[in-house]
Amino acid sequence: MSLLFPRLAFADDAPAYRYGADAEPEVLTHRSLARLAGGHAARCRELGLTPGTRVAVWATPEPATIVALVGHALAGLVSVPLNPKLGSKELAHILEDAAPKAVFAADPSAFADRAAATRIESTEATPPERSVDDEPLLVLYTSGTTGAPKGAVITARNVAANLDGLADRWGWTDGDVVVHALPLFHVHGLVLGLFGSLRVGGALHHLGRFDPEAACHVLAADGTMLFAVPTMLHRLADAAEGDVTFLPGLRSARLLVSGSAGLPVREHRRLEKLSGRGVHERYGLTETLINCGVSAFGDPQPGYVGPPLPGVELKLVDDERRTLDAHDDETLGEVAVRGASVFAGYLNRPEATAAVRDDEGWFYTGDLAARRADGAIRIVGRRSVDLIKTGGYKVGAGEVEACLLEDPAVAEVAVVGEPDDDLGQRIVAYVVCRGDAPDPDALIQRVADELTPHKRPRAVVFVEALPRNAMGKVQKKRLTKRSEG
Ligand code: MCA
Ligand code: AMP
Repeated sequence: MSLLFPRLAFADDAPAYRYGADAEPEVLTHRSLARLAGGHAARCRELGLTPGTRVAVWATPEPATIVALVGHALAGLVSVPLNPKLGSKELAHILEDAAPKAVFAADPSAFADRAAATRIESTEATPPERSVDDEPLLVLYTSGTTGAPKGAVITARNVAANLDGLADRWGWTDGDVVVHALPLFHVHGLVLGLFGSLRVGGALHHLGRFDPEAACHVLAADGTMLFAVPTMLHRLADAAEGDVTFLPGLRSARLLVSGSAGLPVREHRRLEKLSGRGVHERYGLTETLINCGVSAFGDPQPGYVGPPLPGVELKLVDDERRTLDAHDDETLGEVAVRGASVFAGYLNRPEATAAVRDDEGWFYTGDLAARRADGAIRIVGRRSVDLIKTGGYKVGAGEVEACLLEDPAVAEVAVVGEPDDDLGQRIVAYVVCRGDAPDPDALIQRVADELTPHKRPRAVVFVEALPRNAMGKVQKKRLTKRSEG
């Protein structure tokens, strides 16, 4: 059976992970990463953590975190990466739902007020070997339209199959150095950026935090691919326009990749001018990993996310989930996918899993798209207005509404995503007050503190009443129109 990360078994001194944007980044070679991950795996065994056990990791991007994530993967432990900025309520929910047997952190003192954590130590040992099997590798928390986030269980085979499809589509090899500044608690930064680089035997350079200048600097030095969400590319274009110092980096990268949300055609055009080659989009979900991608062997396709990856079956369906056989770039249907990358299900939630995946293995994404004659997919929106994508993060309107309703001054609330040039969508809360209006900043801070800062509304609008239809259902589309004006 093949290995999940083959190069770690034949470890050499080429870089596997570089961290930081300054002149001397911290480096883990394939050999040092393999040995330190082996040491962490041995320590987990000593702590009585047996294969299949869930363990949480505060997912800061420093090298110790990488050691723990890779150590768990090799030892058969299931990592539950935690957003380091998680607020009190959302953290309590994840810890209760995933019930990890241990929580690891590069610096436990940074999280001491929120959850007792064990320090990730630097001890070396021969690493175990992990095959591409059907056992869980990760539990990644993702938002739905209502309720608290659900844990998506992702297996080693899901990850390997998906990464092999991407490597094929992008010509991704051990000569590549991926540059990114993405969080390590979602698919984009963790599965693609880190595990992808390790699976092909290449390297990941994590910048620590996104900075257009640092990104271009590393690309000019030896980075070959940039992975980014549209917000980052928008900020990169803003910084680079009129400043030639950005051009060497933008022009030397062999592939600029955008994903996690749609990149507007306007941004495609700006980046094409700046980089000379443009941006290749790919499209996916936490539950399915990446479904479609534009080939690196051809030109970018502004507005399209490309055809399905090798190994991914894709169909468009109508509201009754009947197949639509259209290839006219016009007929809209919901995207459904099937294949080895589709997750094992939501942790502890068989009904939620059954609602999105049918008996034949088709996963219904909730995304609406059209298909061109050559199979390229154009994503046009989502079925539900209650799923918001802001800065590439998925946020359920329901979880923000439930949080705001806990304020005694809030009688009713409707949370919507409104168009935003930088974030794609900006979260706005429409609030009907009970008595005097509360301080809007306090409402915003409640969400940042209890859920996570990226779920906070960027604006609070007080209204007399929420628009409702004859059945009493809130009509969110009418709210958005009101604020646009
Ligand atoms: C702001 N901050 C606060 C508050 N306000 N902290 C506490 N309380 C507050 N009230 C902090 C923030 O945490 C942040 O810290 C900083 O101040 C700036 O905040 P903000 O403006 O919200 O952040 P931003 O600069 O706008 O972030 C933009 C971003 C970010 C960097 C593009 O949105 C991002 O990293 N997005 C990536 C999302 C992603 O990876 N999605 C993949 C999902 P600090 O700066 O220290 O953080 S996987 C997926 O979608 C599928 C599979 C796919 O296709 O990939
Ligand atoms: P998440 O649950 O955070 O993994 O987000 C998945 C969602 O991100 C998908 O259902 C899409 O709505 C959106 N998405 C990801 N990539 C793209 C893309 N290239 N274009 C449009 N939407 C995208």
